Amino acid sequence: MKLYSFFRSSAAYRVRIALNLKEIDYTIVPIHLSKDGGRQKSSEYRAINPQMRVPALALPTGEVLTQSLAIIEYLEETHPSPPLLPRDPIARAQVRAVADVIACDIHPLNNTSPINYLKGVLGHDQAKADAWYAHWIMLGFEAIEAMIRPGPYAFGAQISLADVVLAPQVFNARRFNVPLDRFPKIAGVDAQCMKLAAFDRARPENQPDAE
Ligand SMILES: N[C@@H](CCC(=O)N[C@@H](CS)C(=O)NCC(=O)O)C(=O)O
Repeated sequence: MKLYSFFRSSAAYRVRIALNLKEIDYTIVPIHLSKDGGRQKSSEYRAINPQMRVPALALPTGEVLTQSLAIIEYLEETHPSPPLLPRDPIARAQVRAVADVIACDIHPLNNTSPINYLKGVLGHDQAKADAWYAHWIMLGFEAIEAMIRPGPYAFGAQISLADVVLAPQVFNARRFNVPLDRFPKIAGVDAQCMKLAAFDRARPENQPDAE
């Protein structure tokens, strides 16, 4: 498999963790999100992912999958071990809910294009963009802090999709100096995840395109 990725992309980071946990071989194809005006906008990459975002996963069959959660669900269905979703339907919904708080409610507001729009088209300075960024992380993390039940991972002793999505968002929060002291459960889960080789290998600084 080929993973179109950018070292700092938290959506690509999610897929890297899932691939590593499931011990699937893959090659990273780096797509730089700012060089040359953003190489995700090149015609070559647009032919791979019409949405012009990373990640995209090219399968040996030639099919290309996009959207990190859709990719991870595909991996879960084709490589069920180790499972990233609990068997119990209620527990599954709770795990997916944490993933959705991040993937649907935090990350889209803090992604490259919306932040560039805030600064470029709407004319806000970096301080306002940083405040916007921190605001949506804090609101989302307040909810997640109440939703998770660490033991030591977000939902007990088994790694789940919630951890796979949470750890990259914690990386983003730290990168933008968002204080995490109000979120001891989140910080604890992240610390536990980072002890695992699958998470460590997926870290931005351990990527071939790291800067
Ligand atoms: N919902 C998408 C988000 C993908 C996404 O927004 N990726 C970012 C990097 S984290 C990106 O490629 N941004 C480029 C841009 O906005 O131009 C997913 O989960 O895959």
